[in-house]
Amino acid sequence: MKSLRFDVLAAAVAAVLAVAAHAQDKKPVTPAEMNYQAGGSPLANEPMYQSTNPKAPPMTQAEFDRARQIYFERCAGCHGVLRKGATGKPLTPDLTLGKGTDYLKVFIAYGSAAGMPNWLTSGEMDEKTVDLMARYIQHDPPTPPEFGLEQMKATWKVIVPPEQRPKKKMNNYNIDNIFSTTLRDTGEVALIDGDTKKIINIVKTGYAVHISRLSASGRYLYVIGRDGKINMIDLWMEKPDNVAEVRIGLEARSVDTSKFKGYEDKLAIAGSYWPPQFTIMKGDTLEPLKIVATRGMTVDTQEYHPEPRVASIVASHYKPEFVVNVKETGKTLLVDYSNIDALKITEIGTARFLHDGGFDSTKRYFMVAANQSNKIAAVDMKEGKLQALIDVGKIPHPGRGANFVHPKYGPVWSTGHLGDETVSLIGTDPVKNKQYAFKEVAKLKGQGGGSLFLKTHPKSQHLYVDTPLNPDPKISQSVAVFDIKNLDKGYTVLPIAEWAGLKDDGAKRVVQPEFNKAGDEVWFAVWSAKNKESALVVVDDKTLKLKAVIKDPKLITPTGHFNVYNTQRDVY
Ligand code: DHE
Repeated sequence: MKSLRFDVLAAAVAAVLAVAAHAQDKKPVTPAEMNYQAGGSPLANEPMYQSTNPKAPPMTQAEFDRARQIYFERCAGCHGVLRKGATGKPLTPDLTLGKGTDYLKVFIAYGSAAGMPNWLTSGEMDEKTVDLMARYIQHDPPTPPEFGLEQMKATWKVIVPPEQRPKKKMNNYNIDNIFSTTLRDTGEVALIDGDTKKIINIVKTGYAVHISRLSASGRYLYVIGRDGKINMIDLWMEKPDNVAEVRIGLEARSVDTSKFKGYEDKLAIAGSYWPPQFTIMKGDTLEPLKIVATRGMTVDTQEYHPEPRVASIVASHYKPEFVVNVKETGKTLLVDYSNIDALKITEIGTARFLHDGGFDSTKRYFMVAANQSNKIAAVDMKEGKLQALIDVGKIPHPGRGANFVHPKYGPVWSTGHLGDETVSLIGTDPVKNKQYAFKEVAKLKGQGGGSLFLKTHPKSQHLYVDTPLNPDPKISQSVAVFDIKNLDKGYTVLPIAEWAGLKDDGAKRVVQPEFNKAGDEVWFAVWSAKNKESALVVVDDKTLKLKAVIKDPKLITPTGHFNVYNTQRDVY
């Protein structure tokens, strides 16, 4: 009887949703997009207190634990750890209890026009799991533990103390041209010699390792895992390897180091998703020094948010400042690190929900994507203020963006989009090209939505745009290349995955263009599933022809790759 009622209600609501989706012309979330936003959270394994809300439908301890696990694996990325909402709607009991189990089941099963995935009809969940989740979200959200100095210190290891490290470079590698490649699913990075294309070392890092950044001198490489573990690799060692590690939280995405003159290699910083905070550390040992919470009020409605996650972090070249972007509150913090005992923070209201970004070519302006607001915020590093909020396409996702000189508009910074096929060009020169500065001056039409990263180089005439999350394999397995001098001509498609010549079928997503130091070749990861062959493909930038394919059984799930020289100096 219950199941029948659910079916009838489901059909009715699904019909309404379908009409609404059509009316709003919103595409359903693709599985790739869903997996991107809702990538598993390491919090799934943390012990948490189970609340028993008497008004919520009953659950056994075993059911609650199973639902909590699923929630952190599939839902927390969009709805938040405490279910206060982020890119997904809030799911706190004050809202869910009134809706009731049957209503919630329909949304979980069939999704919504606003982007909620259709978990049942996509085959990701069965009816029992849908029912379990509908009951779970009516209970109070369990809170993961905090992570303060004591917990950090307990994880802190100096593997090779600074005094025992080499006094000079002990290897013959051209360090400037080393690439650090994320091996996502094995929790490792591959250090690859950009000159010989040979693997130098595979270094164990945190869980679902995410990004690499360089110290100002280029000697130390910092890698952060999604579990908040930072590894510090010394590139001067005969075989570059870990010299220190620490966990700065239970879940994290970003790390960087002090770059201002006089502070080179002195400090490191990392932001965490949980607990919502950032941590400043000693640059040569990763000793945690100062933890700052990001909990606070949102930029627009000025409501308290209990879990504003730290998204991208960069180090200013203008002042001794870190730029910390807080996702849910929509605030960009300029953290003056010249005296961390009397920390000065300039809080700039930008827009929700901040994600990734990079500098313009002069490094005076930091351009950050507020991806659910469809805006780019330009922050002036010199004046410490918001320069402009610029409307762009749907869900901008620049990585660090790409800078080049447009034949008509002068210097521009560009971003691709997850939600549409456009590439937005934004003028960044308020002196000689004032009329174009901080405006979207042009939109290029790329291959399709699902773009994550784009890249060029001061020596290149090409702009490369990836589309790894596009549902069409032809598009996700290739890149579009624009000729910067002839942008009206459209783009050329490079079949990168095909060039890789991989033996297995599967996703083979082509992700993140990255130049070598000389700016004459560009590297791409061909990202296959964990049990399938992956590769790195190197393209000659002048001829747009295949230059090399790097394959090795140890190159498992390569995604991001970071050239030492370009990352150290913010060349993109
Ligand atoms: Fe990333 C950068 C967060 C999924 C590859 N990613 C970033 C940054 C943030 C972020 C906040 C900016 C860091 C900085 O500059 O300090 N990423 C998230 C997520 O929250 C998200 C959506 C879901 C998740 O569960 O983590 C997510 N990211 C992914 C992926 O699935 C990607 C494609 C593959 C992977 O390795 O996990 C991925 N993210 C990257 C890369 C960068 C990045 C390669 C750095 C780009 C650059 O050019 O600097």
